[in-house]
Amino acid sequence: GKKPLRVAITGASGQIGYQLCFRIASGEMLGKDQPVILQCLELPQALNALKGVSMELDDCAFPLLKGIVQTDDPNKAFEGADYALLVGARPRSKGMERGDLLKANAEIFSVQGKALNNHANRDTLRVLVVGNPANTNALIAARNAPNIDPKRFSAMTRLDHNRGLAQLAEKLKCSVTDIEKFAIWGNHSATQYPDVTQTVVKGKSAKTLINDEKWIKENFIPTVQQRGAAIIAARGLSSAASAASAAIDHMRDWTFGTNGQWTSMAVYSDGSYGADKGLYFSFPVIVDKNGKYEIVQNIKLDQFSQERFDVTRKELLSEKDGVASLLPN
Ligand code: NAX
Repeated sequence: GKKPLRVAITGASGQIGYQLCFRIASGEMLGKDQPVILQCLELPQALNALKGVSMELDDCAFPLLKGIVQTDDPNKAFEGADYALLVGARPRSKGMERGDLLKANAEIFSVQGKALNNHANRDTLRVLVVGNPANTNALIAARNAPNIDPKRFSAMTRLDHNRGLAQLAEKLKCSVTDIEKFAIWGNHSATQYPDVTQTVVKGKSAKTLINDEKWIKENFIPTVQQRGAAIIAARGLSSAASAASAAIDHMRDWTFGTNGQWTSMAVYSDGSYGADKGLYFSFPVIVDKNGKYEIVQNIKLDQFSQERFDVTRKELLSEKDGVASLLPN
């Protein structure tokens, strides 16, 4: 059989981690023929909860699960890692300023970036940052891993992408699989730009089919941008199963390809579309069957799209400024 792949998960006993571990161990991310070793990182105070997660994983008797590492040491968690899902992050507490939140997370992600640099499998590694502020945390981790190609780091906007697909499918009474060329641009935050200007449904322009600019601008875009808050209002807890599902989609597609279809990933910007080089910026991407992604080129941004693009780009630049003192060189 195949050699097991090592999958590191941080915040493994949290809401999202509790979903992820089981889905990865059952083969939903890397395939039903791919053995895995889960390497779980938690804070010291959550190691007991992690023990419980590990016991439950045992109790599933997953044929593909070849080992579980439980640790509070990033160096151990990332040892030989082929995949790293960085989910654990410092949540905003009452009265905490945005700048303090950025800095607390910058601290966590610089430590983890260094640990990845020194211990992960640099030739195969794929990193997905889920913990917020995800794009800027990805920037910090990557900049602290000078020996790893920055293209091996990414941040998650797939949940936003999937939320957009669901809203469009509902509006157009079609299946999510009928929708092509939809994308999220920019930051995983309320400034993200869910873009339907290129979107095609069964060969027809989605904009033409919707035929309602007002719905796109005043309903669709804000619904996708504010969906996280709407879930909290309804559930009393933030999105967890849907976030884990999006993380699985992101890593699976980054591994096996998107069959020529667009998806959204926040990746290392090469300057495409004027997104400042080095930012982790969500673009429409296509992944080939060897797991190599390309940012989709030559999309014409109309004036409205360009305005939205600039808003989210400026937010990412200001987040970067907020942690500048913590970025090496
Ligand atoms: P939880 O608070 O349930 O779980 C987080 C877990 O991470 C906890 O068990 C905690 O002990 C652990 N942790 C914290 N700091 C750590 C560190 N330095 N090393 C290892 N473990 C650490 O949060 P959950 O609901 O699972 O959300 C996790 C993160 O995902 C949050 O930052 C959240 O904002 C972010 N999200 C990002 C999304 C995205 O689309 N990019 C969507 C969902 C989610 O809101």
